[in-house]
Amino acid sequence: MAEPSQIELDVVRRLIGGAHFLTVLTGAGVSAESGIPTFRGPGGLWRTFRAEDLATPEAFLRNAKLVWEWYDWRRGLIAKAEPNPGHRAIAAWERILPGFTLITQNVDGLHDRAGSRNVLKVHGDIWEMRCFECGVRKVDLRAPLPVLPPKCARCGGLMRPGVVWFGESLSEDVWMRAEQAARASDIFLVAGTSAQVYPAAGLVSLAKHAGAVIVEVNLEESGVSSIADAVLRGPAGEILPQLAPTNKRPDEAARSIRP
Ligand code: BV8
Ligand code: ZN
Repeated sequence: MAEPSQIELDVVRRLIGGAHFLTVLTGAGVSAESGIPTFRGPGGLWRTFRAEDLATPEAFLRNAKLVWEWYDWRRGLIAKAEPNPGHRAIAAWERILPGFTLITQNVDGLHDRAGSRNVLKVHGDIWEMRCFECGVRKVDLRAPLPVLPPKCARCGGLMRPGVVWFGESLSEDVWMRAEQAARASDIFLVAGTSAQVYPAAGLVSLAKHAGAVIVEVNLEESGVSSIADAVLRGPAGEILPQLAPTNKRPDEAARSIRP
């Protein structure tokens, strides 16, 4: 896998530095360098488990304890993990750029811990849980949880993880804001996702049809590489920090490439 050239990085850096509205969509690959296994990669989460067995309401009703053991194990991994330079580069863009939206498929909360303020979590949040019976919601950061499956303090009902499972619809409000951002962006950067899961993956073509330039950062080919205008092959934790707008003038930036 050839790492991106300085020219490619500089072109994308300028695109981002000049963006009126940058939207970033991230997937599990952005957390991989924090030590969190991805879903479909080698050694990925779905390798050892089948999504159908665990990330569906039916699976939960069939065996809530097994599903919670999987989520408790993941929460334990995430609790020991730190945000990586890729998360931090994205958080810096939110502070620097005039228009910015971060949409993530990740449920790990590492973007928030890296300093991102407004994170559209289209698949929910592994640190949230809600009661299957009365709907009460809470954030519970304990890892491991003392009792599995956790019970509702209010009604004694079964608590479920605050994530969106397969076959479940996304939160309307979050989804509407994600679509709006995709439509409004002039640059849409998609990083660390295989783009297999819908409707999230559909945001890329939505942005493309609305006129955005699509930039992809991924270790390998994904479901959206064919519609990307620029593909930067490599680890997000190394590439994203290199895309931070430099305070160099374009001619200085050019000299740094061709001294
Ligand atoms: C919906 C939360 C409809 C839980 C997740 C049949 C029945 C039912 C539904 C469907 C069906 N067929 C299709 C569907 C739709 C389904 C779907 O898309 N299925 C896919 C598998 C075909 N979607 C849904 O069910 C969605 N809901 O459609 O509702 C509806 C409508 C109205 C009313 C009712 C219902 C809900 C989908 C949400 C599922 N929840 N997660 C949890 O996390 O436990 S999905 C799960 O996959 C995660 O959220 C994850 O984020 C997401 C996507 O995976 P990726 O993030 O892309 O991760 P992956 O491992 O795949 O790829 C990693 C990438 O990173 C790779 O490309 C790799 O190369 C790269 N990488 C690795 N390391 C690095 C790197 N890149 C850069 N740097 C590195 N270091
Ligand atoms: Zn309850």
